[in-house]
Amino acid sequence: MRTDNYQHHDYYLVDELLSEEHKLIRDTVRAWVKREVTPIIEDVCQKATFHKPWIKGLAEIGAFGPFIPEEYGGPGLDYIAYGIMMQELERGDSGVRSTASVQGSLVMYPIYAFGSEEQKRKYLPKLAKGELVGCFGLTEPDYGSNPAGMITRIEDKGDYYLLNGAKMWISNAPIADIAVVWAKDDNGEIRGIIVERGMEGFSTPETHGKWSLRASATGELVFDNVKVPKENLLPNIKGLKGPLSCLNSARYGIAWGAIGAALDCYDSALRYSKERIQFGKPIGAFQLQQKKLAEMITEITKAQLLAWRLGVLKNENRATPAQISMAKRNNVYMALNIAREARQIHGGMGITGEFPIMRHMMNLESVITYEGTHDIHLLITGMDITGFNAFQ
Ligand code: TGC
Ligand code: FAD
Repeated sequence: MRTDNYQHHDYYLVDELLSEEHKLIRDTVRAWVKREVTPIIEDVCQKATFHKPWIKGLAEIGAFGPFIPEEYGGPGLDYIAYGIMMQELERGDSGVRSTASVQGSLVMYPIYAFGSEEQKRKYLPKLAKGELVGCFGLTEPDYGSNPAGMITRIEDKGDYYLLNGAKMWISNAPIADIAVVWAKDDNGEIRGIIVERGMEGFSTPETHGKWSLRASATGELVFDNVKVPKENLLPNIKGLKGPLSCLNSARYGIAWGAIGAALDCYDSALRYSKERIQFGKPIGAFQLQQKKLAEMITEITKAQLLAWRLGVLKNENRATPAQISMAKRNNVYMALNIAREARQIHGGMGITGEFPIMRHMMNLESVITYEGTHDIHLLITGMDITGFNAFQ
């Protein structure tokens, strides 16, 4: 069991930009992570098993759909509160944050934004309480960065839709009770549909052998002539902008979450640099180690300000998808670089589970790929500033 000695780092007094409620939320989530995640996370990752009790705990701290209004069972918080929660969860582990961000941004958000009143009442309160777990199926074996090409289909059979196809790399799939699935209809238009576990022909085989996000359950969604009731179609959205809108919310959360992973690596490296003696001095007294640490806190501070400003814009409904892409890309890359530098500061110890570094580093290798790869987000920025589409 690892002890969590994490201390607060706020070099630019960014806390002064937060409300008392934001700070209270941060302290609550941090305390939960210190109590429920850190002591067992290394073991959970070594075994690569999903720790089910976290579902109830995440629900209790309000981490499932924090922005969902109270009338549908959510806490109705703002987007900065959501970001802070994701930051604190990812300080614990990216896989724990993934579980929460999929449930909130990729399952609750589309049902809230595009669902019928009946769908909202049926699913949202149970998802908020963790009584149901959801997953989001967009990526297919042959269509990752280019989801517009998807081949999963729903056919209108009069009384029901017939769903055929497969999704791959789906977080929460093996433990999910419901899946929000994106598929093309008879007109070739992308639609969202809610598939429930137990429907005949629907299976969720687990993806094994990951070296990354080992605390998160990943799997496939396989649809073999699944009859889905008509009332499960999300009525209020058509086209790729449906799933991409959900990604805006999740990518925003990741922009904050990555800061948590970076802070945990920095915190550990700073402490180690003061304790580890070589050549008769703490290694933190050597200029080369100071350069690494000084650059880490500089990059973290820049990322904190980017995330906070994006949160303000998101609260005002002014954050553009391209601004979200910039923050997701920058902050994840920042965190991955910090993990790599922190690993070096820890020397050989950095590869062991006694420190959180290697685990964060391996997790971040997924985070830099999912929700749009590092390259895709650069191309989104490129297109936004030049007006030229360099995707195809
Ligand atoms: P394009 O022609 O540009 O756009 C199609 C329609 O969508 C609109 N749009 C957006 N709407 C809302 N938010 C966004 N971010 C949007 N981006 C585009 C666009 O205006 C258009 O609308 P309309 O009305 O004209 O139809 O689409 P494209 O096919 O050229 O693709 C653009 C591209 C490459 C940027 C997009 O496909 C993309 O982002 N690809 C990356 C795929 C991706 O991020 N997949 C993520 C899967 S989910 C996941 O990874 C979960 S991990 C969760 C975890 O564990 O935490
Ligand atoms: P590809 O699209 O094949 O890309 C391979 C490489 O080519 C990348 O470097 C990419 O940047 C580059 N590339 C692609 N197109 C271009 C281009 N036009 N120009 C330049 N370079 C390009 N998906 C879901 O739907 N739901 C989930 O819950 C989910 N969870 C995930 C969990 C994990 C652990 C992982 C690893 C992935 C998850 N994904 C999920 C899938 C994820 O979103 C995709 O892996 C990601 O979008 C990239 O797709 P791909 O893996 O098919 O890579």
